[in-house]
Amino acid sequence: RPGEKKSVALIGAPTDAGAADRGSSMGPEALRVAGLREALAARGLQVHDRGNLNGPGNPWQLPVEGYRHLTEVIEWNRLVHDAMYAALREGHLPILLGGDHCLAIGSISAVARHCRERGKKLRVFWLDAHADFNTRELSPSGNIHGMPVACLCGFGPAQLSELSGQKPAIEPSVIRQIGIRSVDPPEKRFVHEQGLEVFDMRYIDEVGMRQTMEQALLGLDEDTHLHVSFDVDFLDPEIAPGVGTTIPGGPSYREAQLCMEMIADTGRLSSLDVMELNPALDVRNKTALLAVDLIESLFGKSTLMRRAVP
Ligand code: B3U
Ligand code: MN
Ligand code: MN
Repeated sequence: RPGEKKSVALIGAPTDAGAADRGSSMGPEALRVAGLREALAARGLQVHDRGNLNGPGNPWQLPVEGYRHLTEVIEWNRLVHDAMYAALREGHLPILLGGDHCLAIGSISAVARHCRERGKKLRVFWLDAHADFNTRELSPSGNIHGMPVACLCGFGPAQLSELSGQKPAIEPSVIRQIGIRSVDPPEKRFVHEQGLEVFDMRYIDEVGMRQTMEQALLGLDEDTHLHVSFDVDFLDPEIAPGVGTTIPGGPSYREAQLCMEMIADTGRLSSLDVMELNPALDVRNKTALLAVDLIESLFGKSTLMRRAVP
């Protein structure tokens, strides 16, 4: 609707039930404290903070039959799916504030359901140090935050893989993974077998972030719903220490900015996850502040007016 402000809905999901470490449950509040609402409002967006979902606590138990905290993870993902789906139906651009990355199962299942109903194409950008493509059989840890991409592609327990109302929720071909630099050996084989399109750090080193993003964005059109699943451990730990699993050698501040800006330029961003921020491991909330800074760019903030670059 012309003249009307675009509206975003913030949905907090304070759990770390899928993670290896405690603390990402505090992510939503740290992002609010870092000024997420104000930053989005300054971009001209109408911000509806829906507060936090209220799910089960973290029982801190060992994996059972290959999954850690499966019951809790299923419950949280149901809540996330329902909240994201409702926000999409109401015409908002939903932003999921994690929470660990297992919640992307619920989030992207909602997006997939929405796209199916509206006849929209879907593209998922997975910004992460990890491929998150483990299964019960492949996972070294049983932590479900290492499995969301596999679950979404149909390789996981039914209650997670069928959340979108269809299995698989998404085809591997809709996914573009960027920044990857830690993949378990059996997981690596499975990534190749399923043909995931991965722009790993070596690729970014060789061709640069600009060409990486051009490749990853190929084929987007007016009918494409672009979902970004931003695992904060995508960033180099020197600039973003506040995550559970820091992996050295990630994108620099400048590379991350360019990545976000090139997504913004498409005008197709329609939903977002901000995941794995762990305030217990952060330094004076700097990782949350950096995430907010990058989200501003993702929503179109630029230093000066854009000028064409050949
Ligand atoms: N691949 C490992 C570690 C991991 C994946 N995602 C995160 N850590 N954050 C695993 O446990 O699956
Ligand atoms: Mn992840
Ligand atoms: Mn990760």
